[in-house]
Amino acid sequence: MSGQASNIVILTGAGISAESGLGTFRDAGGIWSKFDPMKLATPEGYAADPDTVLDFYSARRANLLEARPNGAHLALAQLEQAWMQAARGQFLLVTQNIDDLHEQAGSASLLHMHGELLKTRCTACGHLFTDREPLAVPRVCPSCGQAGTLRPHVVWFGEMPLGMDQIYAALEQADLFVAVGTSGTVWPAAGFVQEARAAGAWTVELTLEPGEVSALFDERHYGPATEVLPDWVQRLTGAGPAHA
Ligand code: BV8
Repeated sequence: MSGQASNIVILTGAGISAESGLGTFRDAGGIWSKFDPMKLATPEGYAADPDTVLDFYSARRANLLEARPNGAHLALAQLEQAWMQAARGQFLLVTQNIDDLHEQAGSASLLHMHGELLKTRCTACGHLFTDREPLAVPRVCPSCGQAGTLRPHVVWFGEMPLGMDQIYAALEQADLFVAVGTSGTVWPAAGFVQEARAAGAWTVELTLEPGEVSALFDERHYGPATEVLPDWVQRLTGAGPAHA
């Protein structure tokens, strides 16, 4: 089925960046096993203790500056180029990740639904800018000059994810939906497979182990993303059926 697909939507999660050295959230030893997401990834947590929240994101920002894309990120960038060159149809890569490894790998049709770690936003004037520096409460906004108003441009729990209209519009047109390296725990992203199925799309899960919505996928391949994703892309774009 997916061999004839024309409109493709891909959703990635923390698992695609695991082999680049960036932590996942819910695997053994994951980020949320060391840090409390309710204290560090909510507007309430930021309001209650901005220093601790900004230190948490500053540490992840510094870690990200050392990270490089892996073979899975590159495979998705190559798939996008092949799709565009063949004019096969629409291509949208939606990521839950706040790293910039998809950009580094060359992906262009990319939507960060949970924001971007290398961007900072001013809560006073809304100024949004690329920022590789540590975040700290005394830093002043380069636009309005106020201090204590800068936060990471990431979507916290309880906040509206970004680009939802564009995502749902793409899912309605999708013939193929592929989820890579996500546990299917966080909503509304976890519900995208249901939207794709309702649109009649073939759905594929590529991850290390079954997630919370795995039963909803037509096709599943388990293993490290740097192995299962290039293999699946080759079968989709090269010789041979895209699914066994
Ligand atoms: C919202 C940014 C209102 C910050 C993050 C029902 C409907 C709507 C909302 C909810 C709902 N039920 C509950 C909610 C509330 C909440 C939610 O989902 N809670 C969960 C925990 C129950 N959702 C929200 O608050 C969202 N906002 O709902 O607004 C609304 C309602 C409807 C419609 C619109 C709006 C906002 C959620 C965003 C929170 N921000 N991150 C930061 O990063 O610090 S969440 C965080 O989790 C990351 O973004 C992460 O990407 C994301 C999802 O996790 P995964 O990417 O899946 O990572 P995880 O560790 O869980 O899994 C890793 C996977 O990789 C595993 O499967 C593993 O097997 C695999 N893996 C590991 N190694 C490899 C690998 N795979 C391949 N290769 C490997 N080597």
